[in-house]
Parts: sequence; C-alpha cells; structure tokens
Amino acid sequence: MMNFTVMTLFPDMIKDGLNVSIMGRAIDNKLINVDVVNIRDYSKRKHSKVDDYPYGGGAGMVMQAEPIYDAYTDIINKQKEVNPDIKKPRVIYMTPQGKLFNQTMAKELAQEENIIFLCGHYEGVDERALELIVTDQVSIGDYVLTGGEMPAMIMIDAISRLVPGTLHNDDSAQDESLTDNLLEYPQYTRPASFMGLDVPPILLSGDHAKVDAWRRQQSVLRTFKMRPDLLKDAKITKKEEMMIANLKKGLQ
Ligand code: 6GU
Repeated sequence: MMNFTVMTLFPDMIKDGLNVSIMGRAIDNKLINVDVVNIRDYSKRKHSKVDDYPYGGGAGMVMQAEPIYDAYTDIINKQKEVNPDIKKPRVIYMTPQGKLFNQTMAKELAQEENIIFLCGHYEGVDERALELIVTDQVSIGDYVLTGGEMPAMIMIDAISRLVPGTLHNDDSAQDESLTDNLLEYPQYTRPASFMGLDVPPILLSGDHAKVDAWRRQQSVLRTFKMRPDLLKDAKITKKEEMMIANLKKGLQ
C-alpha cells in the first residue's frame, strides 16, 4: 500500500478533494492511504498561530519552523510505532521554486511506499524547516498559486493512478499520452455520425493493424502540432522522423 501524508494548514481541502471518484475508490480498496496532518495542531502559541513577520522586513508572513518540525517528528514517530520497518519517507515541499513535476517523476515516485507532502502558505516557510526535513522541492508548473494543497493533490492523483489496481483497466495507465512523450490519439464513440461529423472510417474497418497504425500516426502528428518540445524525448521511427521533416518543410 502506498502511504501519503499531507502536512497542511487546510486539512479539509485535502480530505474533500481526494475522497471522491477513482481516488476515493483506491482509498476504500486500501491501495493507497492518505493521512492529513494539521500543522496548526502543533502550534504552542496563543490562538494556535503558526506564522510570523519575516526577518529583514518585507511583505507577508512566513510559516514558522517549529510547528512544522514538531508535526514532522510526530508523524515519523507514529509511523514507526505502527510499522518499525517503515522506509524513511521522501518529504516533498510544494513550491514554484521546485523541480518541475512531470510523468517521469510521477513514475519514479510511484515506486516509493511512503511520501510526505509539506504544503506552504503565506509568503513561504522558514528555510530551516526545509533544511531539516525536506528531501525534494517540486513545482507543478510555471505559475503561482496561493498554497501547496492543490499541487499536492495533483501529485497524489498522478502517482496513485500508477499504483497497480487503482485503475480498472491495467492497460489504460500504459497505453496513453505522455508515456512515451507522445500525446494521446483522438477517441470516438457512438454515434458514427454527429452534427455532420463522421468518425474516421478506418476505426470502423475492423482492421486492428490499420487502426493501430492510424492511431500511432495521429499521436505523432498531434505531438508535432501541440507539443513539439516533447518530440526530442519520444521514441519515433525513421519513417515518422521523415513525416515530421516533411511537415516542417510544409510550414516554411
Ligand atoms: Cl507546488 N506551490 C505553489 N504555491 N504554487 C505553485 C506550485 C506549487 N507549483 C506551481 N505553482
């Protein structure tokens, strides 16, 4: 079982966000477990405050190191109580300054069994908390969010669906977009004609080899049009390389 722990000031956001749909089913089926720890519960200050003004001045507030460190220590101690052999967790701090999350990182993290996410808020987290407990810093994209909760949920979703049994059809995690740095081919279902738009006839031909070839070509074509940056890491054939070279010529 994959064990996730989310350290946050907004525990309801995580609980409400992950208890539905495929994630909810994976939790019910004990394929994954998500513990949510409220950092505020570890404050020793009046009104359970967990932030303070930044040394050196400037706008905003900074999350203090102590409640984060105490929450972390408590999580580790409790995990060891339940399972003395538990592997030391990866501790991931969600921040736009981190390494960019992608499908390759999701696959790598799906091999772990114990992952802690630290979600920051306000202007940031006291650097010493990061130094003391964090093993990885990860960003989900080049834009700024108000907190790390949604990024942590996104990572948990992407990692969990790679855990065997989470998806009904084992193939669907394999045969899909981004697995080989190629985008997904277009999909169609009934009816065969809708608002004057017909399903590509090859898909109705019953010829599986032709269908596979068409889908593969569509994947390469789409990747070239929408995400040409992915093609440098995609495994494509000489023939496909030529097709791309011809398309580029057509654009000049
Ligand atoms: Cl991981 N956190 C925040 N606050 N903003 C982000 C992000 C993470 N990734 C992109 N923007």
